[in-house]
Amino acid sequence: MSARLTGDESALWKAAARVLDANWTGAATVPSPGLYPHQWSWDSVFVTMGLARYKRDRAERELVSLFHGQWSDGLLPHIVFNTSLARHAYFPGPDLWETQRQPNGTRTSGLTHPPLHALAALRLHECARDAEASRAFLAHLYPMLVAQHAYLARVRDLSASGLVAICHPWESGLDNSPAWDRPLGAVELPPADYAPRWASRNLPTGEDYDRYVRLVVLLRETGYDPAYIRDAHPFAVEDPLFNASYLASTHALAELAEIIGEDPTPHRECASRVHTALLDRLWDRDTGCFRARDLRAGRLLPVVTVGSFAPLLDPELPEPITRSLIDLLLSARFAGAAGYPVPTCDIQAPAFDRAAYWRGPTWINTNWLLWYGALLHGHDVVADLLYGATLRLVRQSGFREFFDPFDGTGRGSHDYSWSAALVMDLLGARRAPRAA
Ligand code: 2M8
Repeated sequence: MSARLTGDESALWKAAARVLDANWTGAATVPSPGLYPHQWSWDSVFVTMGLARYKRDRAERELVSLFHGQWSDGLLPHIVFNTSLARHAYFPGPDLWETQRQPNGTRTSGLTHPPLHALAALRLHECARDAEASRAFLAHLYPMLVAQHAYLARVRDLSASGLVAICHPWESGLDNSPAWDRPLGAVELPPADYAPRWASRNLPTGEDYDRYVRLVVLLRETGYDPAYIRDAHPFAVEDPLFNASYLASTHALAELAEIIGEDPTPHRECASRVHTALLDRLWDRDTGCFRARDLRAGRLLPVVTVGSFAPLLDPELPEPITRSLIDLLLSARFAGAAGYPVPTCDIQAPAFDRAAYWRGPTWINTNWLLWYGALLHGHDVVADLLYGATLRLVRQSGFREFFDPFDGTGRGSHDYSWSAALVMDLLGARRAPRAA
């Protein structure tokens, strides 16, 4: 791979590879050994994108390790815990979730994450040198991916529209995005105090954190019961990013089915339903973008975030809507006024914060998703802009967790896995789209 890169790109590739090697535990890649020492679901998706071009065997093991934590009802947990670590290595650790009833003794969280896994599996296959061995791996993974999607359709389609709902901000991956302020603020807190006193980093504000934990306790106390989630759980949101991920992966599942000789029809039918519901329920003509729908309050949420552009992952998005998204993306509310785009929240929103976690900073994974979506719709100039902006960030500040959108200052953890992995994917895709 590196032979095809320029000197500077080759150095970047090697530096990224060092990060992934250092964060490999022998079974999976942790996002950051100090801050996030377990396996996270969508982190592993992004890591797979990079490993596909670097160490294919590890990419396969990454996914196998993650799916080892899959519940018998198909839920793919957002964290698979490494139980050999100290209990206080991370909060909320295994004890909060009480998920030890799950088969095979794996300890996991009881939430899920944006379902980009089938898309990652397809990309892994597209990078394969040995198509036969790759097909065999896909045949092994396919039933687990189908079960993951079936869980979402069965338990999370709360509006019976085809869209699926998240029942915790952590399920969005954009944890404390201002988009969730309203529904989270509506969660009633008992007098008890949940947040840990020994947190090793700056967590979101105390009350928000108490509400995060409260939502977990409610789910846990009802045994993660689908009827409770449908009828009573206070946080239920149809998120454009989660649903666009679901839709992209449903298309990928149809392709995977064809590759391994299974029937793609159910996946095509599902994709068509999700596509229609995305437009019917989350497209907002007035703001010219997609917005999350709060199912408990019965309305669209006001804050426009980077997730509002995620339906670019829908290959069938109508051209006028794509155009509108691109216009807003390039405007002074997002990329147009940020030297280091793309900020994760509308710069003009009162809640925008250039330094706070998912409330404004630029992240490599959301840039990557928009880059992928722009390419899908033939917006090569926009894709190039995102490609250049992303590499500029890591060249200047390293593989940090997130970045100041105005001056590129790196924030959060150092040597963060998905920042490294997705840069490898970008470099590989640019130089050798089908190589491994
Ligand atoms: C962050 O989420 C965890 C909870 O799952 C946390 O705040 O402790 C988010 O950035 C999430 O998107 C990411 O997957 C996780 C691990 O990198 O960290």
